[in-house]
Amino acid sequence: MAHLLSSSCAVNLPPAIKTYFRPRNKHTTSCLSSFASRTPPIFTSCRRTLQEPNFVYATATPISKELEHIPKSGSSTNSNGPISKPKRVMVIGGDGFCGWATSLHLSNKNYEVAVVDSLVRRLFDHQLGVDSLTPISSIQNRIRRWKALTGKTMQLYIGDICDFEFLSEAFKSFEPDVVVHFGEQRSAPYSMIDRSRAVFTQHNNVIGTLNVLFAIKEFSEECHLVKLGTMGEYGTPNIDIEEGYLTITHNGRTDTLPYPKQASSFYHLSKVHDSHNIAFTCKAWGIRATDLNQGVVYGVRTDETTLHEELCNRFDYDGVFGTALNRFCVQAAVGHPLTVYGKGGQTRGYLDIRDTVQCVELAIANPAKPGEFRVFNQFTEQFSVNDLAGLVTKAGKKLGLEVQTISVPNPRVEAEEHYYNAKHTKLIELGLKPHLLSDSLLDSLLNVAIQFKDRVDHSQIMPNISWKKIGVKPRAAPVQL
Ligand code: NAD
Ligand code: USQ
Repeated sequence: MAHLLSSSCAVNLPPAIKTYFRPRNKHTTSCLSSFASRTPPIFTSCRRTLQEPNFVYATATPISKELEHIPKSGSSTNSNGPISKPKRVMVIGGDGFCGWATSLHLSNKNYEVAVVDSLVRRLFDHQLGVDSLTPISSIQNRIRRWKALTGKTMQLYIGDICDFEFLSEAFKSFEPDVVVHFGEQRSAPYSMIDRSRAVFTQHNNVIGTLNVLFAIKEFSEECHLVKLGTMGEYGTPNIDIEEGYLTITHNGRTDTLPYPKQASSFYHLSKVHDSHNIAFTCKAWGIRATDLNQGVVYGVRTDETTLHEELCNRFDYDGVFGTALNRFCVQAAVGHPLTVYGKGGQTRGYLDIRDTVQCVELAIANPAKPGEFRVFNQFTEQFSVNDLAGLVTKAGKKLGLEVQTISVPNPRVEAEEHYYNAKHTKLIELGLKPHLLSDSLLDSLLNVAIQFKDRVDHSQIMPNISWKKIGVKPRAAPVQL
């Protein structure tokens, strides 16, 4: 796809960040040029030209000079003597919605955190002309602000995990005990725009994860992989969904097998491929892994992100990256009818972003055994799209909003009325205390939407990516100027 793109989001280098550059030759490409050859075309006016050779390949050292001497293992003491070594957690995708909240939470809990991110998600936003409802700071400023507020440091590696050389450097430099892997293209609609985005999504996600597996094998065999999967891997079967495995008796013989997968977008399919690759390497190489099959995440605030505006998390509401409940809250706030696709009986597992961070912490604190491929279904409640529209309408009324709902012709191919009963007990058994969807949470989400309603681009609300109309040619349609 090298012909497709000649753009980059130039990474501005604050003086305090040490970076290293790699000369370009035919074998080595920079993080951004690797995206330039992999990301699909831009159709917006923000096209920029790559400036060679002075773009950032990766930041391989701590964010500021005074942090350069952070010891590899915790050597601090308290009045009772030396404290135990904090775990070193590499958060891949740590600049994203789930990853940023998780990085802060783990840092707050005294884990040593390294954020690894290519910033490609910020590039998608530029390409599609979409933006977070909430203003978000650069990752460098986020990390600096966190240090200023708490004294806690995070290391930052900017690069593409599909570039194995970059990933190897990050592994060798940080020596993680745990890798939490959020770093994927995570939008189903994005993966259904056109051929090049479908290919990008599967390449980015499957090869990125494969590289992480090889890096663990090569540099950090004991490392526990905590990988974000998705409930959408299972689809909507007409039987109960188990946590990863199903015991089947067939022709008189019984076995426990991976639960059947019926994903319904090229994105969701990339997660299925990831799960198979991880399961295989656990068996073949003895890797220890936890696949967190997460449901749809809602909310934006966590204890840490609310400490300062520069720590604020992203809040997607557009038709490509926005997810159901968050979208409905923004729609209610700006007087747009709630966009229920089709009949609205589509039922999924949902969870609060505060529970995402809690679940990841629980998975880290209770690691898988060597060779074990563990699967947890990570959600707290099930709702249909109609249920969500009803809840937002009720909560909106209390705030004096007049909320309407429309049925939009479903742009996706999915069951609109179906059985859905998914097990989700394993994280509860480990100690998860769910934040269930309450009136007060809806109230607070609606208030965030109202606070930033002037930032809403109304032209980005309606869905315009059709599962059936996906074509070979790059599509300009998703960009609305
Ligand atoms: P996001 O788009 O906000 O964040 C993903 C981050 O990963 C971005 O910062 C992006 O720049 C980075 N990234 C992508 N490809 C990369 C690469 N090759 N190298 C380095 N960094 C890369 O997404 P999110 O909502 O935070 O989702 C995080 C993970 O959780 C994804 O794997 C997603 O599939 C999973 N998940 C999300 C939800 C949800 O509702 N948001 C639900 C279930 C599962
Ligand atoms: N939907 C509407 N109206 C909208 C938006 C969505 O009716 O305005 C419907 C969709 O058709 C779908 C359901 O709501 O049936 C959920 O859609 P979504 O956009 O909220 O979430 P989805 O595309 O499934 O993807 C999100 C994340 C993805 C994650 C997944 C978890 O973007 O990264 O993997 O949730 S799960 O759904 O369990 O697979």
